[in-house]
Amino acid sequence: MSSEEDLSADAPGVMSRQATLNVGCVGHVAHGKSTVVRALSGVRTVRFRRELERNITIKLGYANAKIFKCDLCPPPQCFTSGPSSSPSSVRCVGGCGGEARLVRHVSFVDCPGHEVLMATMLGGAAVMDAALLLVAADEPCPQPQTREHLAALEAAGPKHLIVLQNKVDLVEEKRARRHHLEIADFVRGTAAEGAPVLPVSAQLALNMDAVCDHLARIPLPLRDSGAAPRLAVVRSFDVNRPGCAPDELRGGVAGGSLLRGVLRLGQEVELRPGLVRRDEGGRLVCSPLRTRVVSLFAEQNSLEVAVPGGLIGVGTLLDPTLSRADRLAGQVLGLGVPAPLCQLEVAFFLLRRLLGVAGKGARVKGLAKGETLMLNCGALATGARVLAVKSDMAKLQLSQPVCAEAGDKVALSRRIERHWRLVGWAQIKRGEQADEQ
Ligand SMILES: Nc1nc2c(ncn2[C@@H]2O[C@H](COP(=O)(O)OP(=O)(O)OP(=O)(O)O)[C@@H](O)[C@H]2O)c(=O)[nH]1
Ligand SMILES: [Mg+2]
Ligand SMILES: [Zn+2]
Repeated sequence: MSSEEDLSADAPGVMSRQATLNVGCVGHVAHGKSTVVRALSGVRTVRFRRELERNITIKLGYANAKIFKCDLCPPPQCFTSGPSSSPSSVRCVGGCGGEARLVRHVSFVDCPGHEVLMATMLGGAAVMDAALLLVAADEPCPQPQTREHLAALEAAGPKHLIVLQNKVDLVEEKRARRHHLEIADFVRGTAAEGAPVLPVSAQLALNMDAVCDHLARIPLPLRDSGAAPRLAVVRSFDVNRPGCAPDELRGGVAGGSLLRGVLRLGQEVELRPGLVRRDEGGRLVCSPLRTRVVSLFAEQNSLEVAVPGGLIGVGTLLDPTLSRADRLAGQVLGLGVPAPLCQLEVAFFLLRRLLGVAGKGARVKGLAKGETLMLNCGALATGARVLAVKSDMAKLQLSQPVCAEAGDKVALSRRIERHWRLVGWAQIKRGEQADEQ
């Protein structure tokens, strides 16, 4: 690209190659999150053997989709979607015989709905700009993770929400209407109040054009692309086949979403906290890693420049054993990454009752000195021991350092009956830096 390149998120040259909006799929187990992603993107996100056997999502799933609009047909028929590999214009399905052009390129973050996988969902929430909240019409609304996922989105910061009333093919119209009212009751007073509620059947791909219409209308978040790049790493890989020749060995790959700035091929970057160890005294010591961007990928497309939004893969010169099996998840890649913190002072807010359990959840008890919570900050999940509490302020000792700044929001979960349950959220007021070497 030239020096006068247009790197805005809706520039055709950018949008044709990479997604610029991250859309989460959240909601209760088996309400149809993976099915709707498949209907919109053509990608089956359920891929691991254990997932296929049990027919549930276990890890976060990722898929990109392009959304197209025809200028001749009326909405919503003028909208259609296809996989990320689609060209920049496709045949209109609205019946005009004309063409539909690319208007949006989104990355879906397909979350697991099972209650024991709440921590996974919280990690995904960090990179979502918007979310589809799936609510199955053949069950009363809300189910426990319908509530808990919505609260987790609220904890992770503002998201643009669209509610999908799914599986309408399974219920009579009368029941669907009553269920629609249940949804309206449920969202009142939440972040989803006022969000569109679209009846769909993901399985039969019914009303997907209306979903595309709403996805295309989500305002692209304002991101500072002139700022130093900052990428939240949500997964990482070793892309080498076992036994490959040493001279063919490729460096570690970090997958995630640019929160701000642009990343370019050849650029030098840092990864923080980097390597983390404990010294003899038990203190956390971090060694930031420095490397170079040697490849940039948005699904199959190789990029020279990546802009914020959408999930990208960043090839580096790091030792691939460092990036194997998501080992870099929770790290931040970029320039001028905030220093790793090992102790946080936070202002916290606790839910009144547990949301993620059936019925009227038990009251959430106050934070107790000495207890260990799970803290999700960005894509990082870490243990956090409560050192002190005073009214709504707490001091937390982290078991993993987090690169964050004052003002950042974190989610707090507590282990209840062997599962992590969301109990509240907090804002970082101050942090103590971990040692760096
Ligand atoms: N009849 C009908 N079945 C559906 C619909 N959407 C999904 N299903 C079925 O519901 C089951 C669960 O669908 P998934 O898409 O895997 O649900 P999920 O929300 O991703 O589940 P988890 O990720 O495990 O929480 C599957 O058997 C789907 O075929 C729908 O619109 N109508
Ligand atoms: Mg799923
Ligand atoms: Zn048309």
